[in-house]
Amino acid sequence: MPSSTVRLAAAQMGATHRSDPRKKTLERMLELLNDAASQGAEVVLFPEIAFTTFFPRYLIDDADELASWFEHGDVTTSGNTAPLFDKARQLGVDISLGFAEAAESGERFNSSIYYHAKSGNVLSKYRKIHLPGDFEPFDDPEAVNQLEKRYFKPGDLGFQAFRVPDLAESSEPIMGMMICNDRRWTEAWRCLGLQGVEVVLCGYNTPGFAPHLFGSDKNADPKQAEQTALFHHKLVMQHGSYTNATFSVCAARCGVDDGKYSLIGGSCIVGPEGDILAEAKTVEDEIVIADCDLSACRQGKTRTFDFARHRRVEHYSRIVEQTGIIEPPELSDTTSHSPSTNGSHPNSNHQLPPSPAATPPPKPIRILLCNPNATPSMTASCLALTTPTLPPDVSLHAFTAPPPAPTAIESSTDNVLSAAAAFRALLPLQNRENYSAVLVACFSDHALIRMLREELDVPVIGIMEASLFAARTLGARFGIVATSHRSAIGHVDAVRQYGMEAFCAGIESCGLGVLGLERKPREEVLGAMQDAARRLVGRGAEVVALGCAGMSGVKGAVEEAVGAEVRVVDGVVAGVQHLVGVVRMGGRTAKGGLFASSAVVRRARGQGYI
Ligand code: CDT
Repeated sequence: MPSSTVRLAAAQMGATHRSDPRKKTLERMLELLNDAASQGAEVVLFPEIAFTTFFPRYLIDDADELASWFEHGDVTTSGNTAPLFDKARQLGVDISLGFAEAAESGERFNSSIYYHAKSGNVLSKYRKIHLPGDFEPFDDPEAVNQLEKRYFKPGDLGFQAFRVPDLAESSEPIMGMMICNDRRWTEAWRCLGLQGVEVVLCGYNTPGFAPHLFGSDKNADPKQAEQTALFHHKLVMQHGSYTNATFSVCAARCGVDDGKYSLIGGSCIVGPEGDILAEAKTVEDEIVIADCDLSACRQGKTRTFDFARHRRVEHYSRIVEQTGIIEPPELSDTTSHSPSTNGSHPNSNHQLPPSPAATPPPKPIRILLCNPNATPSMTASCLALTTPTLPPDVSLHAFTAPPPAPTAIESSTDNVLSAAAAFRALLPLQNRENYSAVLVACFSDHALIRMLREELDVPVIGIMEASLFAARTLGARFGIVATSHRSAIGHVDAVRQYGMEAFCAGIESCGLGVLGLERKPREEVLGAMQDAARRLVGRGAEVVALGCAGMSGVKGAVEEAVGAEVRVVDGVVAGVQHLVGVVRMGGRTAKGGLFASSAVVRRARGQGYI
């Protein structure tokens, strides 16, 4: 019977100091690879940022010095790193490792790759998604910093599983990578689990004692703190492996760097039942190795964690729509105001000091971002671009119109069909969730806006109207970059409808359809947008409104094209901020006129409503 067993190894690396020459570190890696190969390893995992010390702990202002910590060009062939890949090919042993990547685009990532020795190909690249720590260092000079948010962009390649040839005889194992902090996020494991992953590879640099970073007790015993860090590390590796029925291999950069920065060891190989199969005994260079029979993943994948049978995704929407915590509403205003119950109610986590003068925390504002077309990727990108602009008490929740809504709104027919589909799904949702306000993310005088204003009393606005308010606030004349020629004509009518005609310097189409913005090469989209924006400025626009929810991501490029004197307005951000202001004012939709509910009259006519 063909074997499904693969011999996997973690190459743990001990202290690597700031002053260590790269050559010395590379030689250690070569020695580890030789050692693993001599023990029959088929795959060897090296740690996160393996070629140097963990430089994100230092504040590095000098651009040349910073550049020297990164790998430039093809890591498999460039002088500093090629010998490791040459050795892997010579030994026929696959390697996976982490490194600081200076991409050709000029962007910098904390990355890892899987290198297939027999073909000499990089089978997969991963860029770290969860960047821990801070942008600015702590004020306390004794604190251990982790400035990953300063030096790296969050990864843009997702959690992509991949198949590896030439390993187990009976199959091509499915592997996936994550890097250090990612292992603490259940979401990262599940994304790989949902692709049937059988081996998760994860390199890490985890401080043993860093109370500022972890928010823990600064007076704690460093040895005890290290034990806790080790416990959390194993906890997440074992939990992630078990709940996704996968093997995992993790490799530490550990020991004491520069004589003062301790990093935990604990490199290990975990089985799909969550059991540790092999584990490092030191905090030095060491190979951890185990035979992993991939067929052992079947038990979990087909029974307890048979995702297809047991997962209930209809109840998981919070996981992708919400980033921060939204607590349930306080049971009553009186209890939340009462100093004696502050922070002590079972439903409350607020730890306010018990002062009679304390003002109650503001009620969280929950805004529904409604995309009336049926393209979820567009909703997701609006959500991702807008979430970082939110005040702490505001959360944004995404809704995408269900089919038969059209996938783009480019005509009156699309407008009406999308409004009907979205409206039917939205009313029960709003009944359940009671959002504070609704933003309709279609740049038009969309029918859904008026429909919702009729049936809801929370504030509702569309991104076009919100853009025009913002544009009029910021300049005397505005212009709009439209998608297609037809949309541009529609915008002329809508601007008139909104009473803003006198302030409009012009509307220019960028010649791309709504889906073209998503699907055409980025360069082409940016170029077309920039040209249209420049034409508007030529026609006297002081503010340029981006005329489609799908344009949110190009704001920076348009700003670059129009120069520092011209403002660019993204309707989704403008709409959210506008609604936040109106909600804070206690604003409700007026019901005495056009926006009175039409449901009552319909019922009087004996007609079912929707
Ligand atoms: N390298 C890395 O991601 N380290 C982090 C440090 C803790 S951040 C609170 C980790 O998760 O281990």
